[in-house]
Amino acid sequence: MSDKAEIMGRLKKSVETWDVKLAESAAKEALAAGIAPGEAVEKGLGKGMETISKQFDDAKIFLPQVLAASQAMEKALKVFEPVMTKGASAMRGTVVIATVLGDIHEIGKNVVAAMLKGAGYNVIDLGRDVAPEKFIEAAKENKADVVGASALMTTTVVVQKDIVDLLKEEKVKVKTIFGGAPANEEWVKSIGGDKYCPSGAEAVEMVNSLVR
Ligand code: B12
Repeated sequence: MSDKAEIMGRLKKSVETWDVKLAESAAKEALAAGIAPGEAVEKGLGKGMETISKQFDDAKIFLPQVLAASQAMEKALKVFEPVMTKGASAMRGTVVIATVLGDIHEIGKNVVAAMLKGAGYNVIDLGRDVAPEKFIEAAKENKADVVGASALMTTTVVVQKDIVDLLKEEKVKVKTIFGGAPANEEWVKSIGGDKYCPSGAEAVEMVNSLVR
């Protein structure tokens, strides 16, 4: 059996080299080796995406390569998802989650959704490019405990504020949690949100604290 560090290395490399086949096989290897999917995502695939982000920032690679890297990551996530979401028994609460209007980045949101499902939450995933009104509608309809919104761009992070404002306007009593690269604790505080979450690793514990 392969060593854990080697498998993590292969997961990272699969994203860095946008190798969809390697992503799938390394993900299967990780499961066979008993590596927790959350750890494989954060410390394997996620590290690969960090390299991609850096290379993109430095103009060493361009959008097609970022897209290809995303496809590798998504392939591996498909392998992990059934395991991450299995065992959802006693429902701990309902979370409405989506990526905000104007923003199509969904990998991070998908990771968080899978982790929450795995932790026993009823997750209503509205997808990406979702208007504030849709978040509010879904929160009301499903009597959600928490609304979570992801925004990956400085141009779309402002929509997180629109969500808080609309929830207040419509008097929907629900906790809010926000994430994505341009968000931070200060921002979430300034818009009147409840929690800022920097990574999937912390998402479950943070949502637990909100529904407690
Ligand atoms: C992959 C990627 C893409 C992929 C997305 C594929 C997909 N299916 O999602 C593709 C190639 C499609 C893409 C497109 C674009 N992208 Co892009 N992309 C990225 C990149 C490199 C990585 C994002 C990612 O998936 N990371 C991996 C995941 C696992 O991490 P994450 O998203 O941060 O999520 C974690 C945490 O943040 C947290 N979290 C996130 N959301 C939430 C929500 C909740 C509720 C909680 C609890 C936690 C949480 O938990 C997650 C799991 O750990 C980023 C760089 C970066 N630094 O983020 C640029 C980046 C976000 N993109 C950028 C841009 C500009 C674009 C485009 C506009 C490019 C273009 N010219 O067309 C388009 C977007 C069009 C649109 N309208 O949305 C810029 C944004 C700049 C800005 N204005 O702020 C970035 C920062 C790159 C850069 N440095 O310029 N992109």
